[in-house]
Amino acid sequence: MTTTAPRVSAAPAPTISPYQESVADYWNHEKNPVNLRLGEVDGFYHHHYGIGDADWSVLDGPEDTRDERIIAELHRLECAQADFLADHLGAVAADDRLLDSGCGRGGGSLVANKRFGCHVDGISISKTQVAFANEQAKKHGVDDKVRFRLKNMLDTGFETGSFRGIWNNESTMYVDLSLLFAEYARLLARGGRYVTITGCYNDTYGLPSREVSTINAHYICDIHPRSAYFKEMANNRLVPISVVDLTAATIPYWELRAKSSLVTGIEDTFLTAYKNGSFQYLLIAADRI
Ligand code: GPP
Ligand code: MG
Repeated sequence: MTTTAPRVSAAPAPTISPYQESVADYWNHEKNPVNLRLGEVDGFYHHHYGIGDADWSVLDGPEDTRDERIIAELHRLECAQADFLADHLGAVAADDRLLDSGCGRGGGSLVANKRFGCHVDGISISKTQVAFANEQAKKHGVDDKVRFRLKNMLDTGFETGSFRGIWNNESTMYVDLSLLFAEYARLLARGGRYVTITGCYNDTYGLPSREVSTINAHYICDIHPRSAYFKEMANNRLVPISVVDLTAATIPYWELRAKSSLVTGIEDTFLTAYKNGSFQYLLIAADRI
């Protein structure tokens, strides 16, 4: 008697891909002081970089408190970035619902809730990050409105049209943009706002530079070209309303970070990539039509 192998199509699709499993594994084990010690400053734990002019005087003064001063300054620049993103979410009411897609340890969700008093759902494929973020929401006393869940941003399972706004803060480089924006076109209410801050490679440079490839290898990500954002937004009912090149504004953050004791080893690569024109740091905000 012969047996036939089950049809491939009969196998249930995995909730997350093997690639996403490897990314989740990175974040489940990540404990970089540059993220944890900055978060400890005020309980807002971010997983993105900073913008704005740095106060270089933090490098001067007593040696024994130098680290503390640099940490506070790097955190201030990261908080300025989170605020800048929130500035582009538009008018959000207290009963509106926002989605923090790729929420990390939850800092951005807390920023949005503090500003608007709104509901925020944060999602991540890292169970460690989700647990950490829910703990933070409790500590901040906002767990009635801010909730974190283990979910794939490409297939969230949330109800159609249920969000007033969605953002990705440096997390789009982990997913295929055509799949991502199709899901957002479904999730956003008509007139809803999408915002991303992202690192993208510069189409005018050509293909990814050595530095962009090094950044990809460092974080296990796949940095998209700038053009892909606009192409996939246009394909998915997302019409850009603001595009801000933050490349020059993020360089001081990296220069200060490179001088700190918290270096992870990727600092000079970012600086070279930004300075040689192969890589750009952008905010893009779009309306769902
Ligand atoms: C920062 O997270 C963002 C990413 C890892 C995604 C890659 C971003 C690009 C702009 C290419 P983090 O705050 O956890 O990183 P780090 O540990 O280096 O501070
Ligand atoms: Mg960081």
